[in-house]
Amino acid sequence: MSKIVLITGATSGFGEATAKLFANAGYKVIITGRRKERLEAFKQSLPQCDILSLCFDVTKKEEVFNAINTLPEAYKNIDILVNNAGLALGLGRAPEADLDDWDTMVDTNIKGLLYVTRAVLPTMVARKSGYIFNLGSIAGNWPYEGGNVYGATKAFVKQFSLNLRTDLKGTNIRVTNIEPGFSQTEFSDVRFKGDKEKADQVYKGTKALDKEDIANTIFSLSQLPEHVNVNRIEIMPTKQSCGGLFVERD
Ligand code: NDP
Ligand code: 8X3
Repeated sequence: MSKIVLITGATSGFGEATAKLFANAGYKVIITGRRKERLEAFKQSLPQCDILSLCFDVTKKEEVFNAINTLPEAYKNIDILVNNAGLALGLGRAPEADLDDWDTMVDTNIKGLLYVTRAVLPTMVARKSGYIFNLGSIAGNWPYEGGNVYGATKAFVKQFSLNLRTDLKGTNIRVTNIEPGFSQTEFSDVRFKGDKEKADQVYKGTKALDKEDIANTIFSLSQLPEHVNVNRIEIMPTKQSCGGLFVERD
C-alpha cells in the first residue's frame, strides 16, 4: 500500500518540490496551502499521481482541525508530515520592526505548525508509526541583523522538535528538524512584500540552495531504516558561512 505524505505550504518553494518528489515516487500526497489555484495547478501538472489538495490557512485553528479530521478514509492514516508552511516578514531591527509582522510570523511559524502537528499526531500515535519533518532554519541557530523574531520562531521549532522526540518515546514516531540556509524560493518575495528588486539582491552574485536540495534531503531521510532518527540537520549553501562575533569599539 502506498504511504501517505501531508505537506503544508506546497504551493511554492520547498513544499512544492517535496510534494513533487514524493508524488513521482508513488506516494499518496496531500498538498496544502492558502492559494487554491496553485494547489489545483499542481495537481493537474501530475495527472498520473495520487494527489489530494486541501486549502487551509495554518493560522486558523478550526480550519486546520476541520481539514485534517475530515480527510477521506483513503488519506486518513498519514505516514509522513512535512510541517513546511512558514514565512519571514521584514528585515528591520527590533526597535523599528512592524508588530503585525511579528504577530504573523509567530502565528504561522509557531502556532500554525503546532495546530497541524496536534491534529495529525493522534492517528500516528494510534498506529505507532510516523515521521514528522519540521522546517526550522539556520536562523534558529545563528543570529543575524533583522532576524529577530523570524529566527526566534525557528529556534522554537527546533526545541519543539526535540521535545516531541521525548514525548513520543514508545511510539516509533520519528522527528527531524530540517535547518536550511538561504535558498532561492519565494521566501524573499514574501519577506520584502513583493519588492522584487530587494528580493533579487538576496541571491545576486552567489549560489543559494535550490528548493530541490531540501526536497532531496527530506526524501532521503524518509528512506532511512525505521530504527534511525536524525534529530536535526543543518544545510547551508557552500557559499554561505557564519560571520563570527562582532566587537563594538570607540
Ligand atoms: P515560499 O514562500 O516559497 O513557500 C512558503 C509556503 O508556505 C507557501 O506554499 C505558502 O502557501 C505557505 N504558507 C505561508 N503562510 C501560510 C499560511 N498561513 N497557511 C498555509 N500555508 C502558508 O518559501 P520557502 O519554500 O522558502 O519556505 C518554506 C519553509 O522553509 C518556511 O517555513 C521557511 O521559513 C523555511 N525556510 C526557508 C529558507 C529559505 O531561504 N528559502 C531557509 C530556511 C528555512 P500559500 O501562500 O499558498 O498559503
Ligand atoms: C531562511 C534562511 O538565512 O534567510 O530561513 O534567514 S535566512
